[in-house]
Amino acid sequence: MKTTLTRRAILAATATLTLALSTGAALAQDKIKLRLSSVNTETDQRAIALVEKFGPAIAEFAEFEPHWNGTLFQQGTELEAIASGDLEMSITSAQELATFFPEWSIFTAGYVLQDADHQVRVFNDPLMDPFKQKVEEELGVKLLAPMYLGRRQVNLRMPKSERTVMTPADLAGVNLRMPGTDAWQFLGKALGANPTPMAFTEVYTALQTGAVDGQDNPIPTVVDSKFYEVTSQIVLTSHLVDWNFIALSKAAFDSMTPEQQETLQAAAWEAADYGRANQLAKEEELVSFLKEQGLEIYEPDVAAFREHVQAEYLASDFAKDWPEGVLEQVNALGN
Ligand code: KDO
Repeated sequence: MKTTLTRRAILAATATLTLALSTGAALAQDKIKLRLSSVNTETDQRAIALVEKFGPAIAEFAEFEPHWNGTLFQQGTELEAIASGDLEMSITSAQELATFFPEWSIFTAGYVLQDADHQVRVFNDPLMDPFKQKVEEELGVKLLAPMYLGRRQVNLRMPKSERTVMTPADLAGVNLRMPGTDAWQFLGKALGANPTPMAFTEVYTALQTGAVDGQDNPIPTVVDSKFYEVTSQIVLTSHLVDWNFIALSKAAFDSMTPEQQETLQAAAWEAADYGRANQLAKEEELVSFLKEQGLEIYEPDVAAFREHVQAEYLASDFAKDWPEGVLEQVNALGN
């Protein structure tokens, strides 16, 4: 569902007005409050990085107030909440941005971004300027820094003996939970599965009851959200090097002094870099933990998955929204 431009403009204008009023009051007291809403757990490396690095670094002039596990806003509603002035921050994704701006779907395609460093090089490349500018101007959201969520793997309830997955054909008929946006549903289909849209906070129960056959997330998430308690295998497809962004209300950013903006921007990068390093370490060290919990973890025919997924995207309507030459520029920034 694409949000119309007029609605976006109204949302952004409302945010500016709301924040001007609240900031006026806030300045009268002292600190601007930065509420962040996200559906991940507080043990997630992105949460730890923001609490340990971002919050303290801006504490002189801003109060960082994180809300985890979707307790403030449901998954996928955060950007609109920021645009309407009801929230200041979120950890957003290309998939969420693509619901407002279709060109972002290029970064939701499987097997495009290659690894964490590739994500950083792309985020810092001038090719991203038009993408970021449109989000700022039309949604009133500023993307501060890239967060590394990790390599998404296929995580199934049924044991490997019942369903061994080597190629996309082996996922035929598997009811795979994917997040709710069109881009995520397409990725589930491109993997060969039958995607079911579902909010992140409902996934554990759906796996436990058998409402779905599996889900896809990076290995650290399988541990943080305890999906390993209700699944039996992880197929190392690495089908998406998942890219998140620390998102901030542009109105909140604009209400700060240049020095405060500089401090906040540096704090966002410090948190993003810290979280990325820790998440990369977790992706390695948690494999043995999951095997100790009894999960079977194995490599499929990744080349077969990559070829099938890329062919699906290139033949899809999504590819029509990709600005000319951007995919080549992104690939050129790879290894
Ligand atoms: C998910 O819902 O599977 C997902 O991994 C999608 C991501 O874009 C991101 O929203 C993530 O959930 C949350 O941050 C929870 O880890």
